[in-house]
Amino acid sequence: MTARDRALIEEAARRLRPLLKAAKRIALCTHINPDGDGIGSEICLLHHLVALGIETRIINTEPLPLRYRFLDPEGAVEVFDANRHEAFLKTADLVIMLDNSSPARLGPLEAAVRGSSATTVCIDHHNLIDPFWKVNIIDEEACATGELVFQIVKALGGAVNRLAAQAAYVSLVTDTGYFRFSKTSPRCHEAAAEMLALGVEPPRVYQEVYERNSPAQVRLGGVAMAGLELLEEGRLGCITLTRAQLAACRAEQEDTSEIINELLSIDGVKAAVLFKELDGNRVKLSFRSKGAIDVNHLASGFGGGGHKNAAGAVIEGSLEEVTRRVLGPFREIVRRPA
Ligand SMILES: [Mn+2]
Repeated sequence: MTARDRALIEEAARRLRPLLKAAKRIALCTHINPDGDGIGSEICLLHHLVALGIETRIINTEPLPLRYRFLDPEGAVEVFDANRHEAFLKTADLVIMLDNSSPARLGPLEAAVRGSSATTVCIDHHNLIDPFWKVNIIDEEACATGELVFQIVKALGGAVNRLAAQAAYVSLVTDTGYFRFSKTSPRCHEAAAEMLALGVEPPRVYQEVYERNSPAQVRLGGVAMAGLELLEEGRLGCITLTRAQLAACRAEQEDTSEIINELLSIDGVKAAVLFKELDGNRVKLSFRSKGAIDVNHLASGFGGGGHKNAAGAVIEGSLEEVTRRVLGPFREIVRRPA
């Protein structure tokens, strides 16, 4: 870590220390549709807070996806239920939000968190700061929120055990696409090296996280690729998935993020978009890009967001209409020389 990174972590620890010292009950949460980074961050931090003797609950909006269940052998992650969790959230001393700063992305948890008297803390690596959180610990240069959590726990003097390191490692590998996206940095690899020294086994993690595709998911990948279109002289890859195709593959609930990532493996492709038809006349847009092409900006224009090279949005309209609306501006930015 550079002096700048070190200072940021120390400052985070300095702000958190008195809050943790005074806290008896803490709720941890992440965004809706929790991903490897949100979940890994929660579990890494949970181990530390439990070791401090603090009653800590992870309250998410959805159950853990199958691929992340190995991180939680004792079933600590709870799914939000107003009857079971409102009282805890209301009276918790701290609510710590991980990997997201937007209260709206708390989904069904939002009202309960807004109604809490807890001190609210946000730890994140997206470049947004929401005034809702009393304490904001944001480092855009971190490759994953889990990287921040791992460093903060160490700066707090916590002993990171194998399970906590494994959870943070999952944050790293899922948010960097196994150390290949642009935020993969020396400090990210340094953190990974430390995690391995703490007992994390990369082959085990890879199998758990990436070799749990369902047949439906792999079949859907085939259907998607068969319909691939290349625009802008092969610079822009474009895939559309209709509800009928999803149903035919029995893949309505399947994650499609790997399908779009694969488009970037085509020689010459600089950017990609996946249009996925949802129910209720809505379409999910997923954007990917390489280098200077900023899809975050594009996604923001459609009410979504993400990172410079990976972003998304959900918008209303028919597949045809949405495709037209989105491809115009997308082709424009792909055409413009970087
Ligand atoms: Mn993240």
